[in-house]
Amino acid sequence: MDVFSYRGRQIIVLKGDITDVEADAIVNAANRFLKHGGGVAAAIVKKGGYIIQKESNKIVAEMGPLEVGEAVATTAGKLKAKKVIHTVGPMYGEGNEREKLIKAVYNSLRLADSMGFESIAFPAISTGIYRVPLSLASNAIIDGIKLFIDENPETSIKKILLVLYTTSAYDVFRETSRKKLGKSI
Ligand code: AR6
Repeated sequence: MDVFSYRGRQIIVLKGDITDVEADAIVNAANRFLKHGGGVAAAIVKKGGYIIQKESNKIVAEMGPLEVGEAVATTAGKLKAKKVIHTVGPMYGEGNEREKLIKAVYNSLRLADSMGFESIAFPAISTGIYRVPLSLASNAIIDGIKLFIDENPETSIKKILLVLYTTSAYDVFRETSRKKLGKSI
Protein backbone atom coordinates (compact mmCIF):
# COMPACT_ATOMS: atom_id res chain seq x y z
CA MET A 1 0.00 0.00 0.00
CA ASP A 2 1.20 3.50 -0.84
CA VAL A 3 -0.22 6.69 0.63
CA PHE A 4 0.13 9.92 -1.32
CA SER A 5 -0.94 13.40 -0.42
CA TYR A 6 -2.41 16.02 -2.74
CA ARG A 7 -3.48 19.43 -1.43
CA GLY A 8 -4.31 18.01 1.99
CA ARG A 9 -6.20 14.93 0.70
CA GLN A 10 -4.96 11.36 0.93
CA ILE A 11 -4.74 9.15 -2.12
CA ILE A 12 -4.18 5.54 -1.13
CA VAL A 13 -3.14 2.95 -3.69
CA LEU A 14 -3.69 -0.64 -2.61
CA LYS A 15 -4.07 -4.12 -3.98
CA GLY A 16 -7.28 -5.91 -3.10
CA ASP A 17 -10.96 -6.56 -3.69
CA ILE A 18 -13.02 -3.37 -3.65
CA THR A 19 -15.97 -5.16 -2.05
CA ASP A 20 -13.86 -5.62 1.10
CA VAL A 21 -12.83 -1.99 1.39
CA GLU A 22 -14.18 0.37 4.05
CA ALA A 23 -15.18 3.63 2.46
CA ASP A 24 -18.31 5.79 2.47
CA ALA A 25 -18.74 5.08 -1.23
CA ILE A 26 -17.36 2.45 -3.54
CA VAL A 27 -17.35 3.08 -7.26
CA ASN A 28 -18.55 0.50 -9.75
CA ALA A 29 -17.18 0.25 -13.30
CA ALA A 30 -20.61 -0.06 -14.90
CA ASN A 31 -22.07 -0.15 -18.40
CA ARG A 32 -24.63 2.35 -19.74
CA PHE A 33 -27.53 0.01 -18.90
CA LEU A 34 -26.33 -0.71 -15.36
CA LYS A 35 -26.53 -4.43 -16.07
CA HIS A 36 -23.99 -5.69 -13.61
CA GLY A 37 -23.07 -8.91 -15.38
CA GLY A 38 -19.29 -9.22 -15.14
CA GLY A 39 -16.07 -7.96 -13.61
CA VAL A 40 -16.16 -5.71 -10.58
CA ALA A 41 -19.87 -4.96 -11.15
CA ALA A 42 -20.85 -8.60 -10.74
CA ALA A 43 -18.68 -8.87 -7.60
CA ILE A 44 -20.41 -5.83 -6.09
CA VAL A 45 -23.92 -7.20 -6.71
CA LYS A 46 -22.96 -10.69 -5.56
CA LYS A 47 -21.68 -9.43 -2.22
CA GLY A 48 -23.99 -6.43 -1.75
CA GLY A 49 -27.17 -8.17 -2.84
CA TYR A 50 -29.68 -7.98 -5.69
CA ILE A 51 -31.13 -4.76 -4.26
CA ILE A 52 -28.21 -2.97 -6.00
CA GLN A 53 -29.29 -4.36 -9.41
CA LYS A 54 -32.92 -3.60 -8.61
CA GLU A 55 -32.22 0.07 -7.83
CA SER A 56 -30.03 0.26 -10.92
CA ASN A 57 -32.87 -1.04 -13.10
CA LYS A 58 -35.16 1.61 -11.64
CA ILE A 59 -32.70 4.39 -12.48
CA VAL A 60 -32.37 3.23 -16.10
CA ALA A 61 -36.15 2.81 -16.43
CA GLU A 62 -36.63 6.39 -15.24
CA MET A 63 -33.80 8.24 -16.95
CA GLY A 64 -32.68 5.94 -19.75
CA PRO A 65 -29.21 4.56 -20.32
CA LEU A 66 -26.37 6.59 -18.79
CA GLU A 67 -23.91 8.57 -20.88
CA VAL A 68 -20.29 7.49 -20.76
CA GLY A 69 -18.72 9.50 -17.92
CA GLU A 70 -21.98 9.92 -16.00
CA ALA A 71 -22.33 8.72 -12.37
CA VAL A 72 -25.35 7.68 -10.26
CA ALA A 73 -25.71 6.26 -6.75
CA THR A 74 -27.59 3.28 -5.33
CA THR A 75 -27.72 1.63 -1.96
CA ALA A 76 -24.71 -0.52 -1.09
CA GLY A 77 -26.91 -3.33 0.28
CA LYS A 78 -24.87 -5.59 2.54
CA LEU A 79 -21.54 -3.97 1.68
CA LYS A 80 -19.73 -1.88 4.28
CA ALA A 81 -20.06 1.26 2.16
CA LYS A 82 -22.99 3.68 2.49
CA LYS A 83 -23.50 3.93 -1.26
CA VAL A 84 -22.33 2.39 -4.50
CA ILE A 85 -21.58 5.01 -7.15
CA HIS A 86 -21.97 3.57 -10.64
CA THR A 87 -20.01 5.26 -13.38
CA VAL A 88 -19.53 4.31 -17.00
CA GLY A 89 -16.03 4.28 -18.39
CA PRO A 90 -15.19 4.20 -22.10
CA MET A 91 -14.52 1.07 -24.15
CA TYR A 92 -11.05 1.09 -25.65
CA GLY A 93 -11.19 2.29 -29.26
CA GLU A 94 -14.40 4.31 -29.04
CA GLY A 95 -12.47 7.62 -28.92
CA ASN A 96 -11.64 10.24 -26.27
CA GLU A 97 -10.97 7.54 -23.70
CA ARG A 98 -8.83 9.85 -21.57
CA GLU A 99 -11.42 12.66 -21.42
CA LYS A 100 -14.23 10.20 -20.72
CA LEU A 101 -12.31 8.57 -17.87
CA ILE A 102 -11.52 11.96 -16.34
CA LYS A 103 -15.22 12.80 -16.54
CA ALA A 104 -16.25 9.48 -14.92
CA VAL A 105 -13.88 10.07 -12.02
CA TYR A 106 -14.84 13.73 -11.66
CA ASN A 107 -18.58 13.00 -11.65
CA SER A 108 -18.15 10.18 -9.13
CA LEU A 109 -16.24 12.49 -6.79
CA ARG A 110 -18.80 15.24 -7.25
CA LEU A 111 -21.62 12.87 -6.33
CA ALA A 112 -19.77 11.62 -3.22
CA ASP A 113 -19.04 15.22 -2.26
CA SER A 114 -22.72 16.17 -2.67
CA MET A 115 -23.57 13.50 -0.09
CA GLY A 116 -20.94 14.84 2.32
CA PHE A 117 -18.80 11.70 2.13
CA GLU A 118 -15.24 11.65 3.43
CA SER A 119 -13.96 8.54 1.68
CA ILE A 120 -14.43 6.90 -1.70
CA ALA A 121 -12.85 3.85 -3.34
CA PHE A 122 -12.28 3.44 -7.09
CA PRO A 123 -11.43 0.34 -9.12
CA ALA A 124 -9.34 0.62 -12.30
CA ILE A 125 -12.33 1.71 -14.40
CA SER A 126 -12.32 0.48 -18.03
CA THR A 127 -9.21 -1.71 -17.68
CA GLY A 128 -11.02 -5.08 -17.61
CA ILE A 129 -13.73 -5.99 -20.08
CA TYR A 130 -13.41 -2.53 -21.70
CA ARG A 131 -9.69 -3.13 -22.36
CA VAL A 132 -8.31 0.38 -21.84
CA PRO A 133 -4.52 0.03 -21.27
CA LEU A 134 -3.43 0.45 -17.67
CA SER A 135 -1.04 3.32 -18.41
CA LEU A 136 -3.75 5.36 -20.16
CA ALA A 137 -6.33 4.59 -17.46
CA SER A 138 -4.04 5.28 -14.48
CA ASN A 139 -2.94 8.63 -15.91
CA ALA A 140 -6.51 9.71 -16.64
CA ILE A 141 -7.92 8.49 -13.31
CA ILE A 142 -5.25 10.29 -11.28
CA ASP A 143 -5.61 13.43 -13.38
CA GLY A 144 -9.38 13.31 -12.80
CA ILE A 145 -8.79 13.17 -9.05
CA LYS A 146 -6.34 16.07 -9.16
CA LEU A 147 -8.69 18.15 -11.28
CA PHE A 148 -11.58 17.58 -8.88
CA ILE A 149 -9.49 18.58 -5.86
CA ASP A 150 -8.11 21.62 -7.71
CA GLU A 151 -11.60 22.81 -8.60
CA ASN A 152 -13.23 21.82 -5.28
CA PRO A 153 -10.69 22.62 -2.57
CA GLU A 154 -13.42 22.66 0.10
CA THR A 155 -14.66 19.13 -0.67
CA SER A 156 -15.74 16.87 2.20
CA ILE A 157 -13.66 14.08 0.64
CA LYS A 158 -10.50 13.42 2.63
CA LYS A 159 -9.50 9.99 1.43
CA ILE A 160 -9.54 8.51 -2.07
CA LEU A 161 -8.65 4.84 -2.37
CA LEU A 162 -7.52 3.26 -5.62
CA VAL A 163 -8.13 -0.46 -5.26
CA LEU A 164 -6.31 -2.64 -7.78
CA TYR A 165 -7.25 -6.24 -8.22
CA THR A 166 -4.30 -7.54 -10.21
CA THR A 167 -0.59 -7.22 -9.56
CA SER A 168 -0.03 -5.63 -12.95
CA ALA A 169 -2.69 -2.97 -12.32
CA TYR A 170 -1.27 -2.33 -8.86
CA ASP A 171 2.26 -1.89 -10.22
CA VAL A 172 1.18 0.51 -12.97
CA PHE A 173 -1.04 2.63 -10.69
CA ARG A 174 1.75 2.89 -8.10
CA GLU A 175 4.22 3.98 -10.72
CA THR A 176 1.82 6.57 -12.20
CA SER A 177 0.97 7.86 -8.72
CA ARG A 178 4.63 8.33 -7.87
CA LYS A 179 5.12 10.21 -11.11
CA LYS A 180 2.10 12.47 -10.64
CA LEU A 181 1.84 12.81 -6.85
CA GLY A 182 5.43 12.63 -5.69
CA LYS A 183 6.80 10.38 -3.00
CA SER A 184 4.44 8.27 -0.92
CA ILE A 185 4.24 9.35 2.71
N1 AR6 B 1 -12.25 -5.40 -6.88
C1 AR6 B 1 -11.47 -4.49 -7.50
N2 AR6 B 1 -11.20 -4.53 -8.82
C2 AR6 B 1 -11.74 -5.55 -9.53
C3 AR6 B 1 -12.57 -6.53 -8.97
C4 AR6 B 1 -12.82 -6.44 -7.56
N3 AR6 B 1 -13.59 -7.30 -6.94
N4 AR6 B 1 -12.94 -7.39 -9.96
C5 AR6 B 1 -12.36 -6.98 -11.10
N5 AR6 B 1 -11.63 -5.86 -10.85
P1 AR6 B 1 -14.21 -4.51 -15.27
P2 AR6 B 1 -14.62 -2.32 -17.20
C6 AR6 B 1 -10.83 -5.03 -11.77
O1 AR6 B 1 -14.19 -5.52 -16.37
O2 AR6 B 1 -13.36 -2.69 -17.92
C7 AR6 B 1 -18.82 -5.20 -16.47
O3 AR6 B 1 -19.47 -6.30 -17.00
C8 AR6 B 1 -10.38 -5.63 -13.08
O4 AR6 B 1 -9.21 -6.42 -12.90
O5 AR6 B 1 -14.96 -4.82 -14.04
O6 AR6 B 1 -14.89 -0.88 -16.90
C9 AR6 B 1 -19.72 -3.99 -16.46
O7 AR6 B 1 -21.06 -4.32 -16.18
C10 AR6 B 1 -10.12 -4.39 -13.90
O8 AR6 B 1 -8.79 -3.90 -13.66
O9 AR6 B 1 -14.77 -3.08 -15.79
C11 AR6 B 1 -19.51 -3.46 -17.85
O10 AR6 B 1 -20.29 -4.10 -18.80
C12 AR6 B 1 -11.10 -3.37 -13.35
O11 AR6 B 1 -11.61 -3.92 -12.14
C13 AR6 B 1 -18.05 -3.74 -18.12
O12 AR6 B 1 -17.73 -4.86 -17.32
C14 AR6 B 1 -12.25 -3.02 -14.26
O13 AR6 B 1 -12.69 -4.19 -14.92
C15 AR6 B 1 -17.15 -2.60 -17.71
O14 AR6 B 1 -15.82 -2.90 -18.06
